[in-house]
Amino acid sequence: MLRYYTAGESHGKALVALIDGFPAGVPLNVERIDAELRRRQGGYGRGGRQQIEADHVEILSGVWRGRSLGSPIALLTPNQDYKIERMDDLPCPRPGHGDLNGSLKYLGSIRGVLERASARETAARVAAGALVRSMLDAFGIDVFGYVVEVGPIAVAPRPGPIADQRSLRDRSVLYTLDPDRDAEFKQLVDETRRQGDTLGGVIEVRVEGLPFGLGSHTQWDRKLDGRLAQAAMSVQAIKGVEIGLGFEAARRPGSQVHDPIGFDPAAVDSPTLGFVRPTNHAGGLEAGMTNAQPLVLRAAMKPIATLAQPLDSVRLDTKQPDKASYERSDVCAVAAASCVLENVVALEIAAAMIDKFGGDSLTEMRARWRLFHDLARGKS
Ligand code: EPS
Repeated sequence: MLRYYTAGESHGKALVALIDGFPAGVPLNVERIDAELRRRQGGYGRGGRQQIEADHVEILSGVWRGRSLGSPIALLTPNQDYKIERMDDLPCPRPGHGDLNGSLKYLGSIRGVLERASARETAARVAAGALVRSMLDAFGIDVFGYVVEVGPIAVAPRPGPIADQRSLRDRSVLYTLDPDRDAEFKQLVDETRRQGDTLGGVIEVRVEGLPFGLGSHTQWDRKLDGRLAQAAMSVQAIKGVEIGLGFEAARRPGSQVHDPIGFDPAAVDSPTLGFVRPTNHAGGLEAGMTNAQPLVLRAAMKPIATLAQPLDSVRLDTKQPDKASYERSDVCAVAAASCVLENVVALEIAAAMIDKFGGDSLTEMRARWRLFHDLARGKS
């Protein structure tokens, strides 16, 4: 069973990720993890913090001579902006952040909540996700996240191979699939910044190369759609998640929702086993299990809660009305969130792969992968 946890405050010494249950024999390299950390720091509309940090991971355990050992892996990402001991508390809780409910819940300070509620924590999750993707590579599974909406502007997702789309995304300042529209997005972010406001957006994550049968229909907590929704909703500022047609499926009759099933003998050796679906409204999941079609998940991110033109709030000491406290923040972090979503989805897919194909070693997993496909094709 793959499990992971993170620790660390936004302005504490470091962020830590602990990954347990990862198979032995997976080739790993720090550069790949660092590249994802760099991508998480990017995107137009970020705040001053990203000029201070140059996130870099150190692997503390669980790896020997470039390969995983099967033992717990600890990843350390130091904070350059380590200053928590010198920082003051905030007097007025920010609407939309955890300041009010968190400080009351823990009978403590706003600082004590915001330091851990901050999206800085996602650096540790991205490091963990980037690590497990080396295992997914060995099975030809590719996870790809990009921005489809920022505030009122939308970029239609386009069909096509992930490799081509990745190069488009990596050219776009907001990680959309249409870098030619960057100027439009930059103008929107700049105007929002001038107004002291913030912007949210919608992110899409697609996973290709999946086999049949990750997740299970047999118990609520083994359903992969449920696990993905929990992983995505737990990312800071995410307020909605849908899979495939999502909410649109509720508005259509069944005949325009469900994906017919066909068979193409030429595709029998692929992970689809030859079963073809002319549409993918299910987004790759039926009854909580993968159906060998691309998995498509969308997440809605609310605008960042820290506003340069703050909303009304109340001082926690006097209970008198005041404006919410302001601390340096981002105007738009949807691009960064697309990187985070991509990596938390990768973690859930890796966990489901380990559940299905065993987690001691990559060699055993690959043998079981081949055996499963032979059995499902009726060859063994
Ligand atoms: C973030 C780091 C934080 C914030 C932001 C995301 O750094 P600082 O507070 O030092 O500016 O910029 O966090 C929030 C949006 C938040 O609400 O706390 C990061 O590395 O992603």
